[in-house]
Order: sequence, then C-alpha cells, then structure tokens
Amino acid sequence: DRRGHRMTWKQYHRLEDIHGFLDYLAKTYPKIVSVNTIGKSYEGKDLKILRISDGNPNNKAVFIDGGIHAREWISPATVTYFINQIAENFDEESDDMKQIDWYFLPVVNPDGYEYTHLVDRLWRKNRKPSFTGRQCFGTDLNRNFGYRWGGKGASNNPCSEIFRGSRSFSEPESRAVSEFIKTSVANFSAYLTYHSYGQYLLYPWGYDNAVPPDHKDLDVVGKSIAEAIERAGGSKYSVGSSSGLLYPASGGSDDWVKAQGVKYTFTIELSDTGRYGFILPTTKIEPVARESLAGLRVLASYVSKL
Ligand code: ING
Ligand code: ZN
Repeated sequence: DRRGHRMTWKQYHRLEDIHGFLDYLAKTYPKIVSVNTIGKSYEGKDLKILRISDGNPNNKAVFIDGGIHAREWISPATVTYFINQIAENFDEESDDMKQIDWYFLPVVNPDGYEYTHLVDRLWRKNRKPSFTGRQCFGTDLNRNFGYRWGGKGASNNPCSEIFRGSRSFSEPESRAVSEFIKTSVANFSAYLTYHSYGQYLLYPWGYDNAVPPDHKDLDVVGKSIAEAIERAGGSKYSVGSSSGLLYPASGGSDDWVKAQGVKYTFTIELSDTGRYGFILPTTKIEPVARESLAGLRVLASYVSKL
C-alpha cells in the first residue's frame, strides 16, 4: 500500500508480508536498518534477519528471534511489532534502547510457518522429511540445538512432536542461527526467543533441573521484566528456569546460547494461559505486543548496565 508494505498488527500475516516489511524498513531507513539472509530453510526460503543500529562501536548487542515453532503465530507478530516501534521511532527511543545493536529474526521456521497457513494450523516442527522407518516430517527446532542435545524431554522418534533430529544442528534453520551467533562480530549481551503460550519468562537450564551460576541475576531481570509487562498490560508472567517451572527439555535454543556465554537468555512464552492457546484472536496481537515491548525496554536498561 502507500506505506510501502502490507504489515499490520490487526491480523496474522504470511511470510511474504513479513519479509516485505523488513525490506521496506531497510530501504526507508538505510542509516539505521539493514536486512541480511543468514541462510535458507529446508525448502529454500530465506532466513531474514533485520539489524537496527546507530553504528556506535560502543553499543551492546541483543538477539531476538520468533517463530521457532510454526503454530505460535503471536511470536512473529510480536517480534515484528518490536521492529516497527524501534525502527519507525528510533530518535524518540531512550538512550538505553539506542545504545543497543538489535538483531531480529522474526521467523526461524518459515517452512513450518507457511505450512500452518496452508495445510495444518497446529503444525509445530520444521518440514524436513526423515528417511528412517516410517517416513515422517519435521524436527522440533527447539530440541535440535547442540548443548546437551539428545537428553531429557526430546524424542528420537521422527514422528514425535518433539523429535530432536538425527544429530545436533541437523536442521538448516537451527544451524543458521547458531552459525550466525558464533561468527557474528556482535558480542551478544542478551538473547530472547519468543514462543507461546502460557505467560512464562524462562531462563536456563532446560536440559535438566539445574541452574547456571548467575541464575540470581537472571531471576532479578526476569522478575523486573514481568513487573513491567503487568504494569503495561495486566498480564501476569511466571518467572523461573524452564526445567523447574515447566519440564526438562534438552536441545533448546536458550540453553545453547547461554552456553556460548550470552548473559541474559530467556525463552518467553507469550499469551494466553490456555483459553485460546495457539489460536490467539487477532484482537490480542496489539495488547500482547505492546506489553511485551514494555518488558523489552526493561531488558534494555539491564543490558546498558553491563
Ligand atoms: N514451549 C517450549 C518447548 O520448546 C521450553 C518450552 C522452552 C522448554 C525452553 C525448554 C526450554 O517445549 C513451547 N511452547 O514451545
Ligand atoms: Zn514454542
């Protein structure tokens, strides 16, 4: 349309609209926004990452992804909302927000995401076929990362919803994320991965009932983010380690990123708490995204103090 993109936060959008929106921002704000493709999905779709930065070499860096799981549509919607708010109003943002190099990958699993629009609304995994025994499709990308891969809460059965893959980083999507983070010149201070649903702020470890040495710092920041979300929009989030609060699950992206030394690493389970679950009504997109942005601003304030 006349804005040069089709993105809204009043409905859920196809991958093409999301990618068109990212490209529009890079074209419109070339001094602060750039878009890169960090790899391709199994089906050959681009894994598009958007960077927002004022170019100050003293900046910290934060990595945010969404859409690891195909059916969790509120996740890419929320991550693109962040992108829109920060890119369109960069000059009005706080110093804490402007002194971060932001990296956003709104759809980690584009094949699965399109499949949920076209075929099966409740698909979770990616779409790579297995060729062992009965042929099934898809690996759970949040069981495929290479820290304590193959442990608790993951399956070696290719037909399972939580299939871990044939080996760690067997999938092009999880491999691309890990290669980007490992080889990035940016030294990340925080990693946020958006999922749904349940309203949880989860920190490592996921692989087993254990916590990292700095878990008290993670708990303080998590609780502070949760307070900001509740103040902004009223949703109550529970804060704790993923294994402690939910269940043990190995091969998660947050565990691997934390093991790389990234300080503030959270899996955020967005709304709701189960009434609609994955099929969150479109009227909830803006309220969920708005209160989540309030939480992100609090994270930025802690990152600035590192
Ligand atoms: N939940 C996450 C899952 O992958 C999780 C919960 C996060 C477990 C991090 C372990 C580590 O099962 C959803 N909804 O995907
Ligand atoms: Zn998920």
